[in-house]
Amino acid sequence: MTELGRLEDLPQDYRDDLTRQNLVPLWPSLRSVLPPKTPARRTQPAFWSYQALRPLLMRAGELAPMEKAERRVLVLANPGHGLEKMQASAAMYLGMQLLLPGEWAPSHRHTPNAVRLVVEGEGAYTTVNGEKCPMARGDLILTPTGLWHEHGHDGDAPVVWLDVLDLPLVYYTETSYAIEGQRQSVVPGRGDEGYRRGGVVPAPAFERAARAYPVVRYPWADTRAALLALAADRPELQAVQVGYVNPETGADAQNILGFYALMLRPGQTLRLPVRSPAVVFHQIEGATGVSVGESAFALNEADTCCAPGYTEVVLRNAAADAPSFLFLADESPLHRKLGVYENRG
Ligand code: GTQ
Repeated sequence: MTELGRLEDLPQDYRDDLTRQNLVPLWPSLRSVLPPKTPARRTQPAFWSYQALRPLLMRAGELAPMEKAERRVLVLANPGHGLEKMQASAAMYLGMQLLLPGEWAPSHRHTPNAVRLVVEGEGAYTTVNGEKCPMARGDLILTPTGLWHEHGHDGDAPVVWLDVLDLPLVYYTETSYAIEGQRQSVVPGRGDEGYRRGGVVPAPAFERAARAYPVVRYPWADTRAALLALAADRPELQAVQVGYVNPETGADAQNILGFYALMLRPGQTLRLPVRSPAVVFHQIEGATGVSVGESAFALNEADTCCAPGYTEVVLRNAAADAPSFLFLADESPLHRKLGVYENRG
């Protein structure tokens, strides 16, 4: 690849003239915006220990009352992007949110899509467009773009969940904003129960639901059972993995980020394909050794890590006698829609 001219090679008066006209020569920057064969990535392999962050989150419970926080969240920021950018990857934002007994996080809706993966505690719930979604460990709750959501807590111990948003992308595209709302009245009977059994969907009087997001709560008990059933049904299968989908369409549950649950069999080592999207791993149950390129992380329960795209990831179940269950979030739906998705095997 031929070396191109540098900015310093240009006469200063010419560079000044360009600047005055808001012009920039491409050739000194061409190789950095179009690097050979593999993209430049700010996203670094990064790890967040739940044991280390939990006391800091509980301290936030004392330091930041809900009236002053609205959402009491510590953001899991990837140092490769600069912490102030609050990004885990190019398109993904991660936050650990704390709600204490009796607290209330007021209703709002916004353009970024969010999901919550419940990490600890019982008795909290998120109300999504009038649907009350109880939160239990491992449950996935969607709050897609434009839907009202608020969080409440009737239990007696702190509840913590992991927020995954496509905020960095939506912010970058200058489309991120929120609207504050009134406390929602809960509408009974709009629940997800009619979708609980695979292969059938509600079709009253032959008409299928027109709602864009027919399901907003995916209980961990069901997902876990699906993984165990898949593992038993397909003993030869390496990647025991399910994807969270919209059951009306079979498409990804949300537009921009993809969500999956993965089970490692006892003692299993699994090499993931090298693909374009960055991936986030969160340990729901068990323990996993995660190698991301040259980095290695030991994930215990409630720990989280992140891998940049175009990077080899190997997962190793740290237990020889129990499965490991992981929640994954990635940028696949976005890459597919943009036409840049790659799987290099
Ligand atoms: O719970 O609605 O972590 O609006 C960031 C922005 C959580 C939420 C976040 C949000 C929320």
